[in-house]
Amino acid sequence: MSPIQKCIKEKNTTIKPIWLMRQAGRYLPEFREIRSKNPDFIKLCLNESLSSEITIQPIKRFNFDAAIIFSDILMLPYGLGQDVKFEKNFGPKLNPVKIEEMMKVTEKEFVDKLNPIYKLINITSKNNILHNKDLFGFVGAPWTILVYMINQISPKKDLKKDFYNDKSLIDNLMNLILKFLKIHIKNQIESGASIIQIFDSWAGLVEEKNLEYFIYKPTLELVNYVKSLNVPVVCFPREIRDYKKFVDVVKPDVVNIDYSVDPKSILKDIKIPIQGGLDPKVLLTQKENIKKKVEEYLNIFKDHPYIFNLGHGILPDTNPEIVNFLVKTVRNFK
Ligand code: 1CP
Repeated sequence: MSPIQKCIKEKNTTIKPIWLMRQAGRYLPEFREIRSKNPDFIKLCLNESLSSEITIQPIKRFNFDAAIIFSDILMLPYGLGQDVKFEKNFGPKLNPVKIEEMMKVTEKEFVDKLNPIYKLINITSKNNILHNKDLFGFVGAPWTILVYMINQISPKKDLKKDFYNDKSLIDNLMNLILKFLKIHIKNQIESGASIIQIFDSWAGLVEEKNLEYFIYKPTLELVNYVKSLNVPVVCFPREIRDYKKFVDVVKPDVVNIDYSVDPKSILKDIKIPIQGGLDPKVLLTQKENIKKKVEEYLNIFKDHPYIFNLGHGILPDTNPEIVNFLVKTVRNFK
């Protein structure tokens, strides 16, 4: 059994596996090299031989315990026919939702469009470099996907003023998103993903009174669906105010915490395996400080099943040499 599976299924506390969110990405020169020759990000995601190569780049360099497929949560709206573009220094731009057309998309049309992602998983999962390691498939949570589809750009600053205006559009979209997220998850697992992570990057934007509708209910349904396919599921409800309530209601196999969460208090509240937490900005500081901050997490979670990771994606300015140092620090900790 892989270290991550031991941690999750056997509640092993002696192994502290490590991988990093956004480990396949812009801080790696070998990624930037491929990226510079492939200006269309969606096309790159749909090139199974290049996306497989990018997926294993960080494993070659750092021998992490898991790879995460090089893809994007916005491949879901793309698969539903909503065009997505990524602009340099701006982020994603989506076309307006055409709900009537979208409701006519069939499972076959969707799967055909995203088929290179499933091929990428198939190729990568057979690569010997992943022996005794996991391959993460992933999706965006229904809420976060809804946010991008309606907002059409990142909600970094705020949601559009009229975001909540069209109730029937929201209802229809939530149902559609949930249906196709399940299809996307099923195909990833059948192609060889050994674990699924659900990224709810904008969970922190939901008001208390809306949590049931936008977060708890749909995420619980997805989590139960992944469990029914016998693969563990990690949830990352970033900046949700009450992680304990989330875990009690949604019951993922693992919860990833963000860096605003106090690790000591979460340890008291949460019984399931925990992943992540370290502020990615720590990796931009000196080695002594990094060691200190990393060991804080490892000490707090000494007797708890814990997968080392960050509290958000690794920053593009991170020095790969420092990532080596981070991995050594985690592996050498006693
Ligand atoms: O080179 C580039 O310009 C592309 C940058 C990039 C990369 C490397 C984007 C555009 N997506 C990705 C890959 C990606 N995205 C992965 C796989 C690689 C890995 O983790 O190693 C994953 C898991 C994601 C997930 C993702 N995409 C999330 C959830 C996690 C998070 O960061 O909160 C979100 C919100 C997205 C949308 C997205 N895609 C890309 C960007 C720049 C964004 C964020 C836009 C925003 O700020 O709103």
